[in-house]
Amino acid sequence: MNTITPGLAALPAEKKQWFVEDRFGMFIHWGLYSLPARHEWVKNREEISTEDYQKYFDHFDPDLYDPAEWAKMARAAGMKYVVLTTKHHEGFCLWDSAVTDYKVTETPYGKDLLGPFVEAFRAEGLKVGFYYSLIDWHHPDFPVDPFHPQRNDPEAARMNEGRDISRYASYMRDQVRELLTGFGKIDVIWFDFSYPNRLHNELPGKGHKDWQSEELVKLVRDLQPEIIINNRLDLVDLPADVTTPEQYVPREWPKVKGENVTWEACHTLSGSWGYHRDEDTWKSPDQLIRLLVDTVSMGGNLLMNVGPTGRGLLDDRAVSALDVYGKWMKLNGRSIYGCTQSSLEAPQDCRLTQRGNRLYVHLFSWPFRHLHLDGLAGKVRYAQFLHDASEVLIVPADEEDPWNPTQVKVAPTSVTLELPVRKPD
Ligand code: FUL
Repeated sequence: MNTITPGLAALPAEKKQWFVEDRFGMFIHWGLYSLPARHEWVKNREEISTEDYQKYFDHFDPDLYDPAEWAKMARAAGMKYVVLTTKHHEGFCLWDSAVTDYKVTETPYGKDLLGPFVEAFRAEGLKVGFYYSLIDWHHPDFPVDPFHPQRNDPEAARMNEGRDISRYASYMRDQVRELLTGFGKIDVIWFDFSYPNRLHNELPGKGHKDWQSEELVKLVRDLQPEIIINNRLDLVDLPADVTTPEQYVPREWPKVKGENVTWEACHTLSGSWGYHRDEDTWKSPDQLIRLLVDTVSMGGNLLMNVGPTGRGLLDDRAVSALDVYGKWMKLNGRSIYGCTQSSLEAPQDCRLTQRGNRLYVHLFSWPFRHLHLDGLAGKVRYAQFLHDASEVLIVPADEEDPWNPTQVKVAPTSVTLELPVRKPD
């Protein structure tokens, strides 16, 4: 188990305030894998050798890349921050790193992608985060371990000879230093991921145990003291700033050692993070909205992913999904930004989000005429729909059904709202 270097601690809550207020961010997975367009793990899944993967490097030329356009779309969707894969597991770098040639400036595109990206998103008022993969299937010192594309290569053992993970760890630090000194203030660093301890002993590359993650965190804290660091480093005892459940909706507020923690769920619009041309499990508009509401109703953030194409555009299906969010957030964003879990119990098929004494009730199904809110008797001053500010009538506590006078509609502890029979859009 790692011991914590004194002075390394999670950011205090007030430094993370912007993050829990903003609630909704855009994740972007972009790299060479956008060319095969078969998932960002394609090199691994199809066990493609470095030589065979080279063709994607040789053809990487996103001529239509316009980060200002992406930033506008993110903002219009109601997203307040962005996290971009500066380097994913394939090892390819989107900036002009001084410590490798496996970078965008050496491809036919020939220019840095990251500087213009940061500038464009900042210009739209979004906070900016960098994803950085701890796994690197290209680096010559990264072990050919059981998760490596070359794991079944008869030469794997020989390939491992002389590999030195500590050289790789120092390469990572060099790169992280570049990322955190060359692009101004960065708001989030999203590491992904070191393997659980129990696997280390099984790795043929040995030495893999040591990601030197603690030094990495120390470096990050020194360079950008206010940056938010996620929890995907192998530091069991080091408190992360944010916990990152992936591709599921937690049943309740995630905890570490029994305490509620700051959390951010990340999700894909379809079944892949990188652009996947033939993948077809795109979430419906309803699912997209519910995911966001569900997340905030449990006190979390949603980081929703898009995977741009090899030419640098967002796929039409992604654009439609962003549009769904944009339309909804324009009218209902007040129930998301700055909101969190309510201590009140939600009625059936509803979710509650709350900001101060403003309670937002999200109805996932439409009850007939009445919505009963338990525990709110005498506490609701006024109710309205968010989308059009139209009043929602509160049924007087003493109202009875004239045909069945024994049945008082309003329970003594609850508030009953009179809904239109037809559900507004
Ligand atoms: C995972 C990665 O392996 C996926 O490719 C993706 O980046 C996701 C956000 O994290 O662990």
